[in-house]
Amino acid sequence: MTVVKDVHAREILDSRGNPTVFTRVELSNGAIGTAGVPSGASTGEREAWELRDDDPERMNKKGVLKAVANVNGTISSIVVGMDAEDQPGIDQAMIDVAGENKATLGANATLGVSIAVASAAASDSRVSLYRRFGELFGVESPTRLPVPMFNILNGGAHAEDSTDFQEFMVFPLGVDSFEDAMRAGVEIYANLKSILSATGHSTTLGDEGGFAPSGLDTTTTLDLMCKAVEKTRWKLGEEIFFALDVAASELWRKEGHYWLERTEQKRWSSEELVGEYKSLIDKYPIVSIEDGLDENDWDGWKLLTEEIGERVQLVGDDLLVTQKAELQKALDEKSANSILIKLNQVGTVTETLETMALAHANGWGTVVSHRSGETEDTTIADLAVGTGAGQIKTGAPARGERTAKYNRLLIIGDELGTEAEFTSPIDIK
Ligand code: 2PG
Ligand code: MG
Repeated sequence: MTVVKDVHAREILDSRGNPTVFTRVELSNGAIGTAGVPSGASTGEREAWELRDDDPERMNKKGVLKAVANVNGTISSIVVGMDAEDQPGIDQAMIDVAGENKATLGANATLGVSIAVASAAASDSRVSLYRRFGELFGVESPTRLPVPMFNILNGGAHAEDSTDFQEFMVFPLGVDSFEDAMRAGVEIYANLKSILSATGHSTTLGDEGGFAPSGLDTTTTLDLMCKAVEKTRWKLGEEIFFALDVAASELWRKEGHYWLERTEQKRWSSEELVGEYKSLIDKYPIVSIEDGLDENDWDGWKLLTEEIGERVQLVGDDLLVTQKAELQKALDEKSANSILIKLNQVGTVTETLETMALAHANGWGTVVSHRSGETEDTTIADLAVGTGAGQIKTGAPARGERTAKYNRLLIIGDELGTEAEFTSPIDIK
């Protein structure tokens, strides 16, 4: 049996220049696994707790030295000596002491250890991490590469003064291979840049590598995206589709309405927003809408799902926070039909896989996702392949912390060779 010999964390920086946790796990035979923990900006209320120092004298209150100390102290003393193959056992031992929603230890402390253990176990068995995830998920030989959602225009909490909706994504569902998907993403991204320039808009980038011009409303943005696709060889509505992440929890006001502050200054009810989505999907090839409504607007979600759930993928992110209990509630209430998967919303690999298994068992789609604050860590690429999730969103095809994941998928594609599968997770009607 190979046991965990050493667990060590330190503070590093994420892509926004905020501190985050880096963790290294070494096994008794010398195998090593590492992890860099990501961090969100538009976080869901029910996410597992990200522990920050809150010290006004240091790192703008965002230091993670407490989380680091929890890894090097409490967690290390529990995990050292445990069987590295026993991922569920190690995760459970951390969950047992992590407190309600991991608020005592911090999900940033537990997640780093959890991923680093999986990665060390993979290295111990001399297999790629996606194969280890496959083993843990019950997929004997994972071969499915995910279709990427490229976030080419950033708004909301990821870009000051850009669109009200947070993410405008290109979703190349109808191309033949992951390589072609990358090529399409790159070509469309470059075209959008020239179109924005030519029309007098800024081409500065937001947190996820997409452009972040000011003053664009939803339909103008989508029109520009259509033009960017039309300048390529790829066919809009056959090969290339669009996906949105509205991140509507950020638009919800406690007075009881949605407020699109930057461009459409007016109060929207849930019904009106649902109506807006209906007209958008009639006009544009939008096949997926994430967080179309607020995380507590369960009645709205039900209506949204009744009205357009047959036609588009409705992805719950803030609504479901990668947690089984929330997913079960949505299944019972028939709200949403797909789930976003972010490891740090729940805080361990095992719990993430359990949520994905529940989604798959109910025929729901799963979209593996980055956070807006990322590191060079590429675990999510392996997670998407290992579980056969079929979809991944990890930003624009630009900026190192985003391309690291796409590049990893290209490399996994080489490893899979002719075994690699690339199929649409969504019925294109
Ligand atoms: C989202 C994510 C990632 P954040 O809302 O889906 O795109 O953003 O990490 O800021 O929550
Ligand atoms: Mg989201």
